[in-house]
Order: sequence, then C-alpha cells, then structure tokens
Amino acid sequence: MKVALITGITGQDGAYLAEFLLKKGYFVHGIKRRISLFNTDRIDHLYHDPHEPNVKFKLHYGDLTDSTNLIRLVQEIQPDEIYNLGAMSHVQVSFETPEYTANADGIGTLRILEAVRLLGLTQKTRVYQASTSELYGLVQAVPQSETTPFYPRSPYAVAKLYGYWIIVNYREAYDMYACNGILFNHESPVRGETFVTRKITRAASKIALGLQGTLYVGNLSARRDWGHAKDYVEAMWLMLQQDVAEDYVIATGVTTTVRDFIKMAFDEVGIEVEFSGKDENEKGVVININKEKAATLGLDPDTVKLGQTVVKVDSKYFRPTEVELLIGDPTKANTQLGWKPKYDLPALVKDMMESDLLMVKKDDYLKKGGFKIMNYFE
Ligand code: NDP
Ligand code: GDR
Repeated sequence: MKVALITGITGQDGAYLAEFLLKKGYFVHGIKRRISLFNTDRIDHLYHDPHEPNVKFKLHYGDLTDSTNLIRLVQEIQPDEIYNLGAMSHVQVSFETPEYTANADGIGTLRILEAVRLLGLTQKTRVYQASTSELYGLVQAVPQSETTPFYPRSPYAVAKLYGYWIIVNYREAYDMYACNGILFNHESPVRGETFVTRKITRAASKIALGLQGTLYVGNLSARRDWGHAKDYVEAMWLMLQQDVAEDYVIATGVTTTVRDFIKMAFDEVGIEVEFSGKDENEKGVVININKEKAATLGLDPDTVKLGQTVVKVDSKYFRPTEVELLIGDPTKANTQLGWKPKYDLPALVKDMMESDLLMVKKDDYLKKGGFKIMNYFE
C-alpha cells in the first residue's frame, strides 16, 4: 500500500486530495495545526476512530514552521509521496503578515525537502509542491506556460517563488523526485470564504434570501483562470506518477473578470445584474428578475427589487500591487499527463451556488429557530 503525507490537509485542496488518494487505496497521513477551534470540517467525512480496524487515515499535529516536527513525522511515516499544500494562502493577507508568510510558504518548503534529505529518503519519497500562477504576477506574456518568466507581486508570491526554486534545486542537486504544480486559481463549494469566488457565491445566496443587502468587493476587472479543485488534485497525483519529475501548469485556458463571475453567480438565482460607473464608484444593479427560476429554487421572487444595488466597491479590498490577468496554457499537462478538467466555469459556478444556497438556507432556518450563527471576517 502506498503511503502519502499531506501538509495542509484541512484546507480546500487537502480535503479533495485526501479523498482522492483514499479512493486509490493509499494510506493517507495529514498534518493539521493545533488551533483553539476544530478546523477539520472539510475532512470530517474521511475520519474514522483510530480504534476501528483497517483505518487508512491518520492526522498528526504539526506546523511548517517547525522543522523538528516535520523531521520526526517524515521519519515515523516514511512516506512514498509528500504533497506540500500547507501555506498561508491568502494573497491580500500576506501583505499584512509578510514574515510569517515567508516562513511558512517559503522556508516551510525547504524544511520538507531537508527532512527527506536528512533522513536518507531522497530515492524513496516523491515531493509535490503547491506552486501557483501568482508567480507570474505582472503580465510578461499570455497565456502563461512553464516557460513564461515570473514577476511576483505579493509577499505570498515571493515566498512561493522561493518554494518553486528550492524544489528545482533539490531535484537537480540531490536527484530527488520533486516537482512544482503551477496551479491557476481553483475553487469549489469548500473554498475558503474570503477568496473572491466563495465570497460572491455566499453573498449572492444570502442576497437572494434577503439575508444580506450588498456585496462589497475590490478590483472588479481582475481576470482569473478559474477551475474546479476536484479536477486539480488529480493533476497533483499524476505529476508524482511519471518516470521523470517535471513542473506543470494546470489551468483551463479560459479567463474571466471578477465582474463576470458575479453576474454568473447571481444568474444562478434568477437575478440579472448590470454594472455601471468606474473604479471605486462602480456598482452592480438588478435589472431583471427571473421569477420562474427563483420559484423553482424555493426563493421568494419579491425579496430582491428591480433597481436594487447589490454590488459595491470598497477600496479596502484593493491590493498594494495587483495581478491583473491570469490565463494558463495547460498544453504540457494535457499531452504529457493526459490531464483534462471535467468542470468548465459555468459548471463550477453552478456547483458552488447550489451548495451555498443550501448552506445559507440551513443557517437561516437555524437562526429562525433561535440558534446563533457564526460570522466570519472578510
Ligand atoms: P487553503 O488556504 O484552503 O489551505 C491551506 C492549508 O494550509 C490549511 O490546511 C492550513 O491549515 C494549512 N496551513 C497554513 N499555515 C500552515 C502552517 N504554518 N503549517 C502547516 N499548515 C499550514 O488553501 P488551498 O487548499 O486553496 O491551497 C492549497 C495550496 O495550494 C496552498 O499552498 C496554496 O498556496 C496553493 N495554491 C492554491 C491555489 C488555489 O487556487 N486554491 C492555486 C495555486 C496554489 P488551517 O486549516 O489550520 O488554516
Ligand atoms: P488570488 O485569489 O489572489 O488570485 O489567490 P482571490 O480570490 O483572493 O482574488 C482573486 C482576484 O479577485 C480580486 N478581488 C477580490 N479578492 C478577494 N479575496 N476579495 C474581494 O473582495 C475581492 N474583490 C476583488 C483580487 O484583487 C484578485 O485580483 C488565490 C489563492 O488561492 C492563492 O493561494 C493562489 O496561489 C492563487 O489563487 C492562484
């Protein structure tokens, strides 16, 4: 039985990857941080009481900033594959916590590689590094491929640049099987609530139910190449199954503005939104309501009014330096790995909206029953 170790197992990708590897028959170990609340919501469905027979899923406390912990765990687990997904992954937050981000995202990658090397596992353990399209940053050329030069635009991206190159260096210096997946944005119903897609799908659901008035966002013109996390974890696994370790771009090849993503999300609940105005004064107004569609979703079509402003810009969401345009060229992954995404953007938006609408309805039901609902920072 193959043994995998996943850092960042409590995150979006960690959860999908753990499920994928378990289905493939792996024994999956995951590193989770000790925090003051439970943070295993995304993987609770995979967890079994360790006293039960044939359990193939085990969580360990740890942190990418603690090399003693990583060395001990790699020694204990002796993994065939390590997926280094753990990171402070929010670009805007990295401007506020730049040193910590460098430590966890940059040096954390080195700590994983050193654990493998110091323990003499360079010929046994394969390492996948969660690299990112944020490395491209300021546009040099599009679509971005494995040969496009990098120009990172945030402390997060600079930390990930170190991670990228230390993987390449250890591969060349120590003949390790280590590779970078340069993944473009990928989302899902369990995407973190403060990333723009999930923020939008949650808000569109709440607005449709009359539980929120306005969605406040930042740069509406930013363009992203959005795919589904379920498709992207398969690419991670494929990268570690090749004869030779190489780096791959994983993307859909289609780019869309934040503005258009918002329109698509509202469309799913029968609300047509039109944008007008410029920069900080831009706003999204309801111009049509598809009452039939609203009714089939069990929504009251009179909750949202024609002419209602449902989207406004708040400059607090602008970043000191922005990545304006990402569009990936996945040709190498398509041809060498045989990887093809199953979800396109409309299918992704639909999946996220269906899930959020259900979740918001559930929260509303609980609230009406007198139960307290958690609020999250944006
Ligand atoms: P998430 O933010 O959902 O998950 C990040 C995970 O890392 C969480 O499990 C988090 O733990 C853990 N983590 C954070 N800091 C540390 C630390 N110091 N030590 C150990 N674990 C830590 O990210 P995603 O799942 O979306 O992304 C996975 C990886 O892929 C990240 O490295 C991200 O930077 C990268 N990436 C993501 C893309 C995307 O579009 N999703 C695209 C390209 C790259 P906790 O739950 O406790 O917070
Ligand atoms: P990104 O994702 O920075 O691309 O990083 P995010 O969803 O945060 O932003 C995408 C774009 O939307 C613009 N934007 C907003 N973003 C947020 N979060 N909130 C807003 O209100 C808002 N309004 C507009 C942003 O300015 C940006 O242009 C994600 C993370 O998963 C990284 O870890 C990963 O490496 C990259 O994707 C690829």
